[in-house]
Amino acid sequence: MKPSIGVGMVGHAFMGRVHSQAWRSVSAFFDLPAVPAMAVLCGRSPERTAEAAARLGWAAAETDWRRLVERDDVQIVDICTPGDSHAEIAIAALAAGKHVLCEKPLANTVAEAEAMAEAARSAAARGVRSMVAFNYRRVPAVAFARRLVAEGRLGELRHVRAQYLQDWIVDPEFPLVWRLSKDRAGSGALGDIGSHIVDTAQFVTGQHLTGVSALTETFVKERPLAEGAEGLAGGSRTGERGLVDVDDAALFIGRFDGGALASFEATRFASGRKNALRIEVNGSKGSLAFDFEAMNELWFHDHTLPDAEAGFRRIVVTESGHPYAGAWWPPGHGLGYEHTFTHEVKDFLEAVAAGTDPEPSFEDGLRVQRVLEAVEASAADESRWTVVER
Ligand code: 4PW
Repeated sequence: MKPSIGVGMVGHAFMGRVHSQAWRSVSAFFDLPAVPAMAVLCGRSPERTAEAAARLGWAAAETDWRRLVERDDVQIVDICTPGDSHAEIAIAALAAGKHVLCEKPLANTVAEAEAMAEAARSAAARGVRSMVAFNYRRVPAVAFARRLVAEGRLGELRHVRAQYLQDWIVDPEFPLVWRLSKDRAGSGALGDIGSHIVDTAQFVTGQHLTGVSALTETFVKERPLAEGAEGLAGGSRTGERGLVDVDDAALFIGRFDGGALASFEATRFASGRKNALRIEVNGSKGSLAFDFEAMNELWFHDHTLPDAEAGFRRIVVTESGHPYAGAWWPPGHGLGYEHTFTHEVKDFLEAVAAGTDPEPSFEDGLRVQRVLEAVEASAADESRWTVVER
């Protein structure tokens, strides 16, 4: 019998649902050193939390995260709340000796992220692990792209072109949900989806951004207020309106420490694009391109081939030799969004059992936060190149 490890999760909306799915299924598909026990789910309303716990597979429900963090049957705390509560919960959980998996972006400000990274460093010295949940690293095609770059198949990297395009708030009457409020989310498209492409680009290239120059815009400055919003859906209108104080779109160029030039675009106003996280990398020996809307595919161009034979070729990333894919279905039977979270908790559980630090660490999350801050500083003064603090 394998040992079990207790998990307590805070939050049961969109991210809580997809994390629950991951905790529920991971040990059925991966041979893990310890099996997660879904001990307790925490939310604010007793009725809704009890209902969600029963539906999502949690053994108990709590309404105070402080009690969850202190429970003896919890060894891992999984934080699926908006960014305004990440720092407080994560720091308390690490102090209580619990391993922490925290949703992205790590925090709403650099100061909070610094405090979290510091708490994670001192916890790691006591054998307590932490990780930030940038799930797109765990798309098999993205992990395979990183492998190709690391093996030198692209040669010297010259360009990185990253986009995250959505369209769920194009309608000006779409309500002012928490993702559109600075108090709760820290920023708009920049932190919510721009953070993903910064992490993905740094992960695939193995390089870090040293400076940026940015533009941001809020196209719709006022929206109806609503209650009971869930995920990217709107909830029911209260009849009042409120000001949007975050960006709807963020565009920036950047320079990587390995010499590549980069462009980034994060927007919720790309009508027709639903969840198009895209990255293209061009190197001296070849290029690769990925679009999450076709997440089982990676396009690869080998520039060392004769011109007559070269050109972008579609690799279906479902072979047993591809990262993560062998645990699932026969070749060609693709994976979906939820599998990226299963891979995330699998990697986290393995690191906890091995006593190693999982990636991306809180330090990695802090680096992303510094990029977001540099983007905001640059956008506030459009003539400015802004160095990313190290
Ligand atoms: O993390 C991101 C979210 O906050 C997601 O991957 C997509 O964009 C879906 O919802 C938002």
